[in-house]
Amino acid sequence: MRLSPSELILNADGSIYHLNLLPHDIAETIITVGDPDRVTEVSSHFDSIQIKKGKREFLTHTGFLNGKRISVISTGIGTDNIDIVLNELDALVNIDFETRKLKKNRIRLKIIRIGTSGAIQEDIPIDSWILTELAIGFDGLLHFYKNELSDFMEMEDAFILQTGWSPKKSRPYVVQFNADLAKKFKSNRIRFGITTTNTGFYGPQGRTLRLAPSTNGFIESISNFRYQDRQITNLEMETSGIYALSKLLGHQAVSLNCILANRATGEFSKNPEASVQELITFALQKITSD
Ligand code: R1P
Repeated sequence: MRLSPSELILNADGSIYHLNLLPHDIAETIITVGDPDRVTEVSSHFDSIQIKKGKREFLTHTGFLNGKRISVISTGIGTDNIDIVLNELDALVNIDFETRKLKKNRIRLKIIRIGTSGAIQEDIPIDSWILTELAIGFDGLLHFYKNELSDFMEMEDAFILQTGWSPKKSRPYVVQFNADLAKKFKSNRIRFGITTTNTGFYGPQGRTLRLAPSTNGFIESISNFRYQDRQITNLEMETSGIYALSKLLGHQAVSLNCILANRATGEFSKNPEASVQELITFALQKITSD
């Protein structure tokens, strides 16, 4: 099937609509970060940079580190942006922009998120790192795609029951990391965890500035959730979307989270920039270690 100009939107130079990239602009190993400034922090470690392109919040640098070609791209905040980034990255490698048809041989990208996050358990130290083994999405993105991702339905039901999740909100969905890619990041610095992804930073994560959230004790209720002796470790805003769309599109994904806040103790990192820098250095060393 030939994709029409309204479905596969290309710019005048043939680049994909939002990311502003041509197919050869990206590597098969892709680091995603939320903040466009973090793209420069990551690529400052590269031995050489070939491509620097951007549009809106989506900035991409592609270069080489220790002989490995790597792209780093900023997604901005939220799974609404993840929908754009994952679909357009996939289109760049798996759709022929000339014929507007799917290519016969599929490319499988390796996607590594280097993000920041808040812990919800008291024993998780500030500036520590969590690799998301399971993501629980409150964002609903997965529900817009035809899917048979039902491996964790029992856990989803247990979550709804234990937390009294309101049926007015979308059904939480659980998706897993890519275990093969995750092996690369094993280290005594890394804790494997369960991450929840939500649609906002304030009300959706139980923060009250002036507006009261619809549910009292949200953080406490999700931190008390237990499934097969496991508990939720942290909150952020992209991982469930990255895992869900990577799984549906056949890409491999892992999410690394630098814990800057602890919602149970009320603490925040004293040096968030240094903390994120350390995670970037660790991730790049692991990515280039084959
Ligand atoms: C909120 O401040 C943002 O920070 C976290 C959240 O997921 C959200 O995107 O991640 P990044 O630092 O990667 O953006």
